[in-house]
Amino acid sequence: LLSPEPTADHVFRSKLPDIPISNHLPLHTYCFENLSSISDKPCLISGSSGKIYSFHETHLIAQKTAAGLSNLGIQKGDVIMILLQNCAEFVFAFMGASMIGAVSTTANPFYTPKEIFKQFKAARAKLIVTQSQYVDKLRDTNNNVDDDESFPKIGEDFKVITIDDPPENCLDFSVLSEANENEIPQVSIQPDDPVALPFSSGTTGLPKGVVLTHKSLITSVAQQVDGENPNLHLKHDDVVLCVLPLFHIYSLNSVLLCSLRAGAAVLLMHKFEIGTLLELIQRHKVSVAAVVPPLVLALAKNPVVAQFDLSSIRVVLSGAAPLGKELEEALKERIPQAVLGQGYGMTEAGPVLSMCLGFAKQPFPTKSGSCGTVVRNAELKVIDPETGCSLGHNQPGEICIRGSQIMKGYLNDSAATAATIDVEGWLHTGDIGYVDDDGEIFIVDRVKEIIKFKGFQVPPAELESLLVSHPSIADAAVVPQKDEVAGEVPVAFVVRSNGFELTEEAVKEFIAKQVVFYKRLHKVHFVHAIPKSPSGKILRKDLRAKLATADTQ
Ligand code: 4UV
Repeated sequence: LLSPEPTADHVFRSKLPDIPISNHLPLHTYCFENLSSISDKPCLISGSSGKIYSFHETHLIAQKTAAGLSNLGIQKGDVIMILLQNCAEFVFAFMGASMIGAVSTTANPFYTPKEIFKQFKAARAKLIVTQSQYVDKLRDTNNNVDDDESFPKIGEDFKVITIDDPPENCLDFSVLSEANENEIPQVSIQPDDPVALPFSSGTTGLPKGVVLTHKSLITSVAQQVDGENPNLHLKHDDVVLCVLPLFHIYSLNSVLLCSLRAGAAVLLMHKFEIGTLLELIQRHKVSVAAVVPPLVLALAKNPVVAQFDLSSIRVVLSGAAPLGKELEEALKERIPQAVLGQGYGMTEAGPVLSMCLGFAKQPFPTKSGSCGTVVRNAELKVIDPETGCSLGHNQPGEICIRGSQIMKGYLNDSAATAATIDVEGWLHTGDIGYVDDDGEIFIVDRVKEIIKFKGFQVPPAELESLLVSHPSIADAAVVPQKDEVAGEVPVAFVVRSNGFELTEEAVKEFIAKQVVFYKRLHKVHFVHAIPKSPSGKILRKDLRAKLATADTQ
């Protein structure tokens, strides 16, 4: 019997032509490629101190940091952990590590000791750059980390560098930033060598290290800001707002790396506070604002916004979570001169899959609610989640992406890698969306487990494994519930062990002390059983549907 001819995939491409991309270079060489022409221009602006680092200074301090890391024994392929809020030292450490072929794993400083330790251990980090106030978390030996394991000893087993007064056994950042830049070791960096190691749970399970190479990050940055008609047109006189955390790939890539490459200044804010944010936008004449939907909400609705001059803003890029149409319209009224559009990213995808073409140098008309058009030099397809067949225009299915920008794979996890990137090189996102007749992408749902609280990842599997470690809990499932401010919040369904009393407050408290604030449970529903498929998979859709109808008993 003859099997039917395989039908060709329906592949979506950018409206912009492909361009040559210098992804044979090391990332830092690529980012600072135009240094000579912009050397004296502002590169990093510290929002809190007002200190400005020119491109020349930024490059020089990064080089010194590279030499300093090397002096401390960091070699090519070694991993350092950057545990910082946004600050200039973040940039120096990241670029410095790149210059010696080392890899940065970035983590949220608000993580609990347990969360930090898990990432530190999985990444096999040799050194942590942080702030003195977080060092106690790295000394935590009293069971806040795994029962049988705790952090090795600071100064003996790993080094800690602080950007402010170093506590006992820690080193001052000046050992890096004041090293001799002529002592950078000669290393040969290959395009496929890793440079960044953010953690993400992807479509299922626990957080995993996402191996991003020099080639993947250069490709992603080039897809955004390179070419005669860049998709995200950043200019030399732009001031780009960096309030989203650099430890997340969105800000690291689309704000920092894109601005370095394009020669735009980056305004660093170490935390979000609406008054300070507005004041800084006004003072530094911010022209490009990268935001997440909750920030759009604040800008659109907070009355204090009216007291500030936001006329300098020409581009607002929202990403990391769905942006409602009403919210988009409300912000347009507040900042009428700006082009407002979305980017769609996923850590594993390098991260940008699509970007609003209204941001291009020669912009295209775009529609409200769209996540943009697939980036250039990449292929996107939409597949039927059941059959795997590719779908045409306007038909929702799972979004898949292919190109040199996607991750090399998950760190030491070939099974998870194979489950995410298929043999033809397509990365499966777990997002459901469609491409309309004009090539614009609309995301309508998610088939993966992940919950997004204000754009932050909350992996249900992590909370479920904590819940079932409680002696009075027999089984548990965690799913997202819609929330006006955060987008989604995690709620739990819990089966008590026979004969045990357990209150909702006790469960919430048990989780709250083990996780960062945005992973806390907002509600606990006690049930008799967790609905599961014959193969034992939690039927998350059923639980989400239960929440939607408020029928939780
Ligand atoms: O892995 P992650 O936390 O990654 C991100 C990255 C977002 C970026 C990155 C660069 C940009 O320039 C930019 O605009 C956005 O969030 O989470 C990935 C998942 O977040 C959801 C979707 O479910 C992804 O698989 N997500 C990200 N962006 C959007 C979104 C969006 N615009 N609309 C809806 N969902």
